[in-house]
Amino acid sequence: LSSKSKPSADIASSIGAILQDEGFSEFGFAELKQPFSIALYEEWLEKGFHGEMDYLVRHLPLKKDPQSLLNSQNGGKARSAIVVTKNYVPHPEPIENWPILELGTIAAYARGKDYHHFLKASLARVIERLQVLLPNEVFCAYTDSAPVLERDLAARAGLGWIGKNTCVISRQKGSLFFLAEIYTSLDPALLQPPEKPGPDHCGTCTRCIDACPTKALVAPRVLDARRCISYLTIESREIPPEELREGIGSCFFGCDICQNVCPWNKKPIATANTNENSNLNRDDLVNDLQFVLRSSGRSLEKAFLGTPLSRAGSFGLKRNALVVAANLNLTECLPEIDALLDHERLGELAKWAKEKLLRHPKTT
Ligand code: B12
Ligand code: SF4
Ligand code: SF4
Repeated sequence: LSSKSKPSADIASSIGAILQDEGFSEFGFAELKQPFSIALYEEWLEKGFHGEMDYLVRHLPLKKDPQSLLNSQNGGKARSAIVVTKNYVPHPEPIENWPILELGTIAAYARGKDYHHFLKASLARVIERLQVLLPNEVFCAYTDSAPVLERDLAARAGLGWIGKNTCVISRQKGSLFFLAEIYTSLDPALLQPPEKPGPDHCGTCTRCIDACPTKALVAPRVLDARRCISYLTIESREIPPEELREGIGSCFFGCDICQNVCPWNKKPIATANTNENSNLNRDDLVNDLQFVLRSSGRSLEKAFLGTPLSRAGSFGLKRNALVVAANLNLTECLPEIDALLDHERLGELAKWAKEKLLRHPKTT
């Protein structure tokens, strides 16, 4: 049956059944229009809050005019989006027997296989089935890296509100989930999307803003990425400014602090029974950081292949290890730090780490 000969409620529920069957229990539909918050996005870029992430500037025209994205790629005109969430606590594709992922110093989303691969693969299966159901329509899946303002789109699709920590939060699921979407030529009237985003449930709470160790949440719903630990440990290709290094604390890759303190995540974290707040095992941590500090680029690439950690590259991982070793007083790492003192790009940070370790004697 073509979309024209099927009643809209049928189409929406048939799509829903396919999504559920492929493991997407939370989804919503949205009309593709200029995002509600595009002016906020432009203001954010003008203030330079994106730091080195120049691709966010290049994405502006396509984010502003979402219908043109599919058009620019395969000639189909997108009018609607099917937006899905995928919880990452517990991680849907964990990696067994990988000690570095047990440490609590790695953001929850990264403690498993790279979601860009497995989410796209699941959505490709969804699209195959949608294409059989609706052969005259066009579908294309995206997650994270495409020029899509995903949080705005998710709010538009009724999946949650934008919290003061800038994350999309659902009353039932909290915020510890990925977002992904299928752009489609389907007429939005057939999907009956909500008319406006749902209500905000942050109220007078400011826990996320107060808990951020580097004061990156400069106002409710405004994040200066240049101060955010997630940016400093994943996206940035630079050495973090000295005044932010201590705030990075034990975060080796990414940061969940503003989400872990959020009352809306209390239940999902408790239900998943994760080791979110467990104490770090010092010996394991020392071993892992020593491994990162002394390994060649090629060995690190091999060790983290297929995981989000590969995004930081050998330079980024060693940089992060230096900061964490210094912040946690891991004097056992001094020989590896010494070996990096003459490194062209890491030398200054290695010197800082060494001086900090020698100032603070080992405490445990
Ligand atoms: C760049 C980027 C980052 C940057 C900047 C983040 C930021 N807050 O701006 C850095 C590297 C810091 C980062 C960190 C993280 N990220 Co990130 N990131 C992105 C990316 C690629 C683009 C986001 C962007 O354009 N930022 C610029 C700001 C201005 O836009 P925005 O965050 O979308 O915010 C908009 C809304 O908040 C909106 N808004 C504000 N008020 C209101 C009110 C209403 C009513 C509406 C509708 C909208 C609205 O205005 C903003 C501008 O449009 C998206 C994927 C994508 N394609 O969208 C993932 C994405 C946002 N990241 C994600 C995740 C998981 C993370 C981390 C948790 C990873 C980690 N553990 O380290 C942290 C969380 C840090 C945080 N508090 O945001 C998820 C978020 C899922 C969710 N539940 O919200 C996304 C969607 C990736 C995905 N596909 O799953 N990220
Ligand atoms: S992710 Fe960490 S550093 Fe970034 S805003 Fe949240 S608490 Fe602050
Ligand atoms: S911690 Fe409080 S203010 Fe921050 S996102 Fe959660 S509910 Fe909103």
